[in-house]
Amino acid sequence: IDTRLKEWLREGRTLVGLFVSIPHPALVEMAGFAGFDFVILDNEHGPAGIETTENLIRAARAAGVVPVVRVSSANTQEILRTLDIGASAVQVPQVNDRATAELAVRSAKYPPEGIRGVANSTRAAGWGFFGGLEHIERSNAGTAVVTHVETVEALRNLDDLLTVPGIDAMFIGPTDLSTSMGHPGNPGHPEVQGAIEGAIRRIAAAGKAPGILVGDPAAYRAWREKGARYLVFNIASLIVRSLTDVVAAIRS
Ligand code: 3PY
Repeated sequence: IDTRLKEWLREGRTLVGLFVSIPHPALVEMAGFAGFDFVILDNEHGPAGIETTENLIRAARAAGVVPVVRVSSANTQEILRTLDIGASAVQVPQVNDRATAELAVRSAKYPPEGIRGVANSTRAAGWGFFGGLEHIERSNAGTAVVTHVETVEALRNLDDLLTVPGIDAMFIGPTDLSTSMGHPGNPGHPEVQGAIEGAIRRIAAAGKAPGILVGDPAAYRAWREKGARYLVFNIASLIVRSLTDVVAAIRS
């Protein structure tokens, strides 16, 4: 597996990623050739199944971009299958309390740190060519775990969540968070923005990489200045904006 994401996060680098919610390998390749550090293959909101996701991970490898997979929840079996096809990291939504955070981390690690089931016949283990103890040690050391902070409950439990070992980055989902805070459809609401700023500060102070969804380069720069280090665009938003701009320009 590609362990660069974990290394970059450990080094304190600021990284840019792209949610690829439209599961086509060409889009993953474009993200890599464009210079994104990582892609997040979206199996929470996107339609891909596990076989498609495996081929998207291959495309990421071919294009030199790190494959993260957003799973649908902190489900041990889903995390096992996602890592077995070769994901470099799992990103787990709706992690609102310590028990869920610990389950996410334990599901991503082989014993003794966790409960990930062991097989040498997987893609992650090189079908056996890179299996055994070497694969176990490399995976436990090199697989990153990213959890979402996107509810009022997660904000309330943030101090506790920040002490869970094994979480490398904490991603703030502004869409879900604004909804949970009673401002649906309005992540720009000052109360939501204030909550995000506070969370970024606390996550950074705890030595984890704060992450956030951004819509454009100005938002990227603004959140980076406030301490975000795992910044993520969404491919559908970028394509929609580009298409809208072209049609507006030729019709004006
Ligand atoms: C959110 O904005 O809530 C997200 O989870 C980003 O996809």
